[in-house]
Amino acid sequence: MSLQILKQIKTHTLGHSEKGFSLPSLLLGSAVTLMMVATGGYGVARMIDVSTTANAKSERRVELDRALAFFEDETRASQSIIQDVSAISNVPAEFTPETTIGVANVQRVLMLQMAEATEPVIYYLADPADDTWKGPKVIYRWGPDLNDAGAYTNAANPGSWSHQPLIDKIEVNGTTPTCPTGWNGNGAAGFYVCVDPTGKIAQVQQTGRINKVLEQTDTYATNSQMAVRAKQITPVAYTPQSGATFTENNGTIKTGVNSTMRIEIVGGAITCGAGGANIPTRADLNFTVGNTTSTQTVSSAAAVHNWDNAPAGTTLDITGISEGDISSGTCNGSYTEANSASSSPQVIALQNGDTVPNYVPFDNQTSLDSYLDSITDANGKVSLAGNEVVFIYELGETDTSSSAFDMQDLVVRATITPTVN
Ligand SMILES: [Ca+2]
Repeated sequence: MSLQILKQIKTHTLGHSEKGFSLPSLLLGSAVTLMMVATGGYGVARMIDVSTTANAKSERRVELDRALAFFEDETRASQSIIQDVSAISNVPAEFTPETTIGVANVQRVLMLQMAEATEPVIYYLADPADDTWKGPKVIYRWGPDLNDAGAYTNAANPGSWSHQPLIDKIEVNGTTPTCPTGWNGNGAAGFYVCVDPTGKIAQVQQTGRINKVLEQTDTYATNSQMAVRAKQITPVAYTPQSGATFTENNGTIKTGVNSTMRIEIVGGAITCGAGGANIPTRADLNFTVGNTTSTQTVSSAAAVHNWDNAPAGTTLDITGISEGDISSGTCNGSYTEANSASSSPQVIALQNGDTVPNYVPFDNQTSLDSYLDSITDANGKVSLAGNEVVFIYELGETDTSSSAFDMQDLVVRATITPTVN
């Protein structure tokens, strides 16, 4: 189990504590303020405000992203996510933040059942316990302590678990996100979690407050999808025969000996905008022997292409294509493609041990995690035989920061088996 990030909570909590100012800096500060007021310096103050806000925003982004990574790490290692955290029967008797650390207005948001713990780990919102942490709200974690190796030290003894602030300055205003149909939502505008009906996937939204000089406040929001991965994957046995070689480099597969090649479309989801028509996709398989390239096409999920007698030295790269030849709408006639051998960010080749990248699927489509569920281990890494490669494609959006850029428009698995005797 990897809980490296959790170790940070022992020594470093996200957010800011108030630090005192020295007398010289206070004097300097008041002199600057006086000067600004004396010269009617609204423009100067405005410039300082813009600069301060930009710095605060980038700082907030780092803090909120680290908090998300923290939730993700512990969620991945959990057995399940409790769906209805407001149900009284789910609350452990040992969970008493009001009396233990003196916080008020406790609201449970995310509860994780761990395999090694008798009670669930609880992430909750509360008012700051003291002046060290800033409001409006603070996200706290109640759970087992961790040793330097990132392992729980007191998992079986919830009476000894700690309450620790994870991040402060969490917003209270705003609307809560809408969960997908059938999911359970818990929390408030600043920290909200949707849990799927199986208790295996959570969507997390955090909104942090940014305090500004001139105007009152601004906010910065982050969201992520995380999946439970506490499961055992049985690696597929593959022992290359003597002399059998197989490589994947920069998206191109190359065989050293005669081989069979099996290429399967695992799945994919792409529509013309939210709620729009499904856009068909296909994979063009470019086999090159010597100077000659031949292209074979596979389309639709579970479709398989076999080439049983690929000669030694054959290379294979795969182009994912979305075919916008649907009957009508803005996507009609729009084609997008990404070739595995190119440097495009729209295609990634995954081999054994690679980490599955984290993308929230567009418009509640099936997630990349779900497509790769059967081959993803508890640490979020793919478990593949040494002769396998999985290619994932984004075939609708080129802007990597767009919510539509979800890298699961097409998922292709290639298995290359040498046939030497
Ligand atoms: Ca998609």
